[in-house]
Amino acid sequence: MPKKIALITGISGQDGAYLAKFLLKKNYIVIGTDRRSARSNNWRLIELKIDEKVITVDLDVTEINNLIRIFQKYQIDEVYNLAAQSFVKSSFENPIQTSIVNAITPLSFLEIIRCQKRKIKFYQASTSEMFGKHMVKKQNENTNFYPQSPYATSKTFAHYSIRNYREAYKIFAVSGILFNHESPLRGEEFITRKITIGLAKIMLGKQNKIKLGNIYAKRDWGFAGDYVEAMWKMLQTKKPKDYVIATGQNHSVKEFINEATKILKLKTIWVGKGLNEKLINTDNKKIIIEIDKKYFRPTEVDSLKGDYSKAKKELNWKPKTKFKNLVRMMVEADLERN
Ligand code: NAP
Ligand code: F7E
Repeated sequence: MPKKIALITGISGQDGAYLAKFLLKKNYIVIGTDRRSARSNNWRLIELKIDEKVITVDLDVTEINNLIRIFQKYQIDEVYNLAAQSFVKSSFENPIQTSIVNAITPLSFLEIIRCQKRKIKFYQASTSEMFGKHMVKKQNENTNFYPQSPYATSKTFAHYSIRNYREAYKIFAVSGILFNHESPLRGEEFITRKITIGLAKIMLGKQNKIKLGNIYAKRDWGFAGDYVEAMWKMLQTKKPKDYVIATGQNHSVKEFINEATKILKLKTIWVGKGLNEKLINTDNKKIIIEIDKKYFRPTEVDSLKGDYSKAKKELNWKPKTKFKNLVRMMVEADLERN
């Protein structure tokens, strides 16, 4: 049997790196798109020791001609479209660029795949952010979308495009509606990593404090390494369908901080309210965390909690990593790195 060929867009990102490692283990040839110009090296692929095992193609995914050329050059079996402007806060400042990458690029892929003779399977990275201001305790595949940011609206456009092309042209295209997933490879701008890297640096005397926004937001946080397996499973089914991938538990940002300080054995106390709320180190009376208006969003998603029962039943997938282990993994990795 010839090896299957997978194309991963956004291979330099958190999920791209874990998915590449997973697919290499499954004996795939892995091709990844990477716009090298933005960075000096591919630190995540290096950290996972797979930088020399994947083929990288240097391109911006918004250049449709470059995408067409990849399909001319390689006999691709599966596309995992992970490239995105993925930071919700930035999407308020750059809504148009966010939409070009997150909404138009998936549509370009669908158009290219529609014109290929070869059957190509397509995975789209949808997101729990599409549920936004929902009205239910747990969100599943049937929950209405109510996006709260340009990031979420762009992803919702892509999500509906996938469904439309699946129904109109019988393309094997699926959307994984993934809830927040984190890891030691998470970008430093996201809250979990901002906390773990910040606390590690404070412990080592390299940073004074961390400034945060809404610490009462709740998220369903899983481990990225578990979630990439679900992406692959979605492309191995008989019928293309969309799936929610989550842990079914959620925690506030404040709870994440409390768990991280516990692991670090930092003695702390919360004082004050609202913008004056602070976390104090009770040993040296120094402020570890304070609130800064700058990190609040024009519209917030207050709480997300996913119901992954369809994935459990049909994909035989469930999360393996518990919240406490996830926080520990991230804290320990950041202590070691710094
Ligand atoms: P990430 O770490 O931010 O990675 C995003 C990737 O997209 C990076 O490799 C980035 O390249 C690339 N990219 C952005 N714009 C590009 C462009 N114009 N051309 C080429 N590449 C471009 O995100 P992630 O956490 O791995 O998430 C992967 C996907 O899942 C994203 O689509 C995200 O929206 C979605 N998602 C993530 C989560 C989560 O909790 N992590 C949950 C649901 C859905 P650079 O390194 O050059 O910037
Ligand atoms: O924020 C609050 C913030 O930026 C989580 C992306 O992967 O998951 C991610 O989107 C929460 C929000 O992730 C700060 O307001 C408070 O309520 O880590 P985040 P996100 O916005 O949930 C979804 C599923 C995706 O699809 C996205 O691509 O934390 N928060 N203070 C803060 N967040 C940040 N980043 N920084 C703060 O200082």
